[in-house]
Amino acid sequence: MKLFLRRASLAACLIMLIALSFAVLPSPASASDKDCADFATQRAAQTFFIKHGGPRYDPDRLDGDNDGIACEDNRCPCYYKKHLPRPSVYLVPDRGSGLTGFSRL
Ligand SMILES: [Ca+2]
Repeated sequence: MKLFLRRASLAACLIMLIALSFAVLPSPASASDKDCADFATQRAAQTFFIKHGGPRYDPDRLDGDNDGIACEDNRCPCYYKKHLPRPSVYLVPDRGSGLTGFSRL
């Protein structure tokens, strides 16, 4: 009987410790939650939004009206597309090296 009580007491302490850790420590989701005020511009918010699954997935609720555009009230520069811009490479004639060809800007 004593052994049973000791184990029950230990289990109760463990449960309380686990419950306390959830109550005291912030969850990872809430610690990384972003709001529109966290972004200096709408473009920054839209870029973050797209990189984190928007417009299909919006865990930070940056697109309250579900139109695919995050934080419309933030100041511009703005970016209203629903995909990230393609990285652009501009090729210009290479005149400085004496070699024929193109170089990147
Ligand atoms: Ca929106």
